[in-house]
Amino acid sequence: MGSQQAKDTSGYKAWLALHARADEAQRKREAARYDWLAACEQHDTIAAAVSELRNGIRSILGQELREIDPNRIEQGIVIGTFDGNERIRALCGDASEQLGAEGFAIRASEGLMAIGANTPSGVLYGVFHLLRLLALGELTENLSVMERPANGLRMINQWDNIDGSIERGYAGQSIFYANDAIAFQPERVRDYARLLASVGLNAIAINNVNVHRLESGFITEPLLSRIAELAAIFRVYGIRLYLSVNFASPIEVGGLPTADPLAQDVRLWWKERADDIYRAIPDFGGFLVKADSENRPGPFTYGRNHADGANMLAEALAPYGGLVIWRCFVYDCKQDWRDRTTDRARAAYDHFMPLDGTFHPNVLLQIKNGPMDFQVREPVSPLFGAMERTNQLIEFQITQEYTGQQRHLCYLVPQWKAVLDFETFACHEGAPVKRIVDGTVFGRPYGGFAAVSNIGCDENWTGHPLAQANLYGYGRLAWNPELSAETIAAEWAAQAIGPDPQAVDTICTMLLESLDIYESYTAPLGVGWMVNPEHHYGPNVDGYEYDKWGTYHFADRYGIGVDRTVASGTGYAGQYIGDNAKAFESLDRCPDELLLFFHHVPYTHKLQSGVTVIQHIYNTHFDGAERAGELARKWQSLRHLMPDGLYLAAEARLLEQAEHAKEWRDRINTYFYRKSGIADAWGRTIY
Ligand code: GCV
Repeated sequence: MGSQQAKDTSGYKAWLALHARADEAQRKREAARYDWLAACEQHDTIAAAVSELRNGIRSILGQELREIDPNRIEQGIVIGTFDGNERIRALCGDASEQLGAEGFAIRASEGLMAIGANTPSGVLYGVFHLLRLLALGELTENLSVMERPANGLRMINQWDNIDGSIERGYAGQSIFYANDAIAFQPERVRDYARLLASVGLNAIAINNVNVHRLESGFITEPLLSRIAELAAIFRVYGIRLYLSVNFASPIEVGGLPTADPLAQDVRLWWKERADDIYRAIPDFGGFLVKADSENRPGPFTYGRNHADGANMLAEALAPYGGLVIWRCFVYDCKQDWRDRTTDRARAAYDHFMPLDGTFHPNVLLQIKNGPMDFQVREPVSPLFGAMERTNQLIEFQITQEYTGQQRHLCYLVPQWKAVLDFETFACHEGAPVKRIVDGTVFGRPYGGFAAVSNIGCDENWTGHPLAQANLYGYGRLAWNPELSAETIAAEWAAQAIGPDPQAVDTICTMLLESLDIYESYTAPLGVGWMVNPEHHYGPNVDGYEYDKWGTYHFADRYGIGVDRTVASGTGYAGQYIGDNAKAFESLDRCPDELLLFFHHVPYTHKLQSGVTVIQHIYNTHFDGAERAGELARKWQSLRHLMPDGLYLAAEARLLEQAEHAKEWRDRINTYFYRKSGIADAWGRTIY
């Protein structure tokens, strides 16, 4: 890590940069209000909240807060839990009933501001909220705010390996591991915890879901004690630690001959592990499991199903209140794709839907947002809304595996918003995905968000500085899915880059255009997958490793797209409820952007937009590559407003993106020109 100076100019502080107030008159006015600080109780999380407040007020207003007894404070800020101090309860108007465990109230009048909550974590969230308002210049004199998170679980998944690598990581090595050891700088981990808590995240799975031999040992000593040290850092910021576990651990670590979930010695082994883990980490969150997927072990080996596997682990964790998060990313990767009756898109629903209602109450199924694998465009997974008696967690991918690998700008919040707002028609109208996963539609006790992190040890955390906006946006949406993509972009830009209106406007425009631009020059109309094998970067129409036979686009000289209709295709469209099933089934009603996901059509098929499929491919690829070039030019117009480190890191990536977008354009257009024989690579009709 570099010097303090480097940290300040490289983007290290991210959205907690807390830029000094430029307007001197406003600064003085605000500083006069924040002179005194009173904290109501002794607690590590409250102490962290105090430290954030002090640091924030110092940084933005140049003011040093002086400490005072909560019972004597007349002017300034008083923070604490309702149980910790009567004064807080009175000042906040006894909001405790409405706030739940993690909500907060902020009330300010006559020079005294109170931040109150039922728990220390709530207080911390309130403090970060206040700092956000202050940084955005939105703090009013008579403030009255009450917030509570929409989702119970708001989780980050690290795909970090003990050798220091990060699967699908694009921002350097792990901040947790190196050289087959748990190795971390406490300050860096603490700063990560601060960033996560500041946007309301409350859970972290600290290792890759692909759990290799050495990481299997995280649940036993000596590694467990080191994991406990990480848990202690996150605990201060209200973040519970989870571990990804290998289903075959009883064999790999325990030396048992089997990992059969119904075998008594296996069940006992997991219970003993749970006892050990909770001795070391009393607030341990639970296990995250990838089983029977992409060659990971699982219950299928023993003729058992996913519920048998998940419930066995759930039984071990239940006495401690722990959770099992079981992933639904299960498909047959050895399938021969020439067999067009099997369809990977169907797999999660086919595996899990029949098990609805059979999982223990402390099991959550973690479902990727789409049926495939984080492509730039996919329909929403039909599992959302289908399972009425099962806790569900939606999984997003913040790390940009298929969306430009943090070399291309791709602000994913609009994509996530579209998924969350998708109406499932479960039970009745008014059941969008966001209401399924927060548990309200089916009255589930647990639910929420999980997402694969995009950070590494790069100085600015995310490689591409603007990719920070995705991590920020994910946390903000997990807390409140009603926030708009525009609001989130503006919040991030003003806090991370600085409040200059020209910079904020330009960066917001860039962020908000970026997903559409990326989609335009890469995979058209819901096709997906046209990437190089293994690393998944760059155009390669038939390149994807599980796509030897063109499964994901089925392009031949007559047409393109996958027929997933019930009438003549794989039947996937029938996994949706009500009008969704009808709309996807119908060639006329299927939205253009998903046409080739659901239908196989001639290149001359006319889209609802009025242009033919082939013309659309050409047009969007030219347009997208052109607009990618404009992104770089927009950034260059901000040169004078940016410190070198931050500016240059993004500029290099944006220039590279512009070049690579041209390569995408030419490869895709040439491929379809050759395949269809209808138009040349410039889109001019030649037949
Ligand atoms: C962690 C995709 C990725 C894998 C990832 C997997 C998953 O297949 O390419 O790297 O494995 O998804 O989500 O489990």
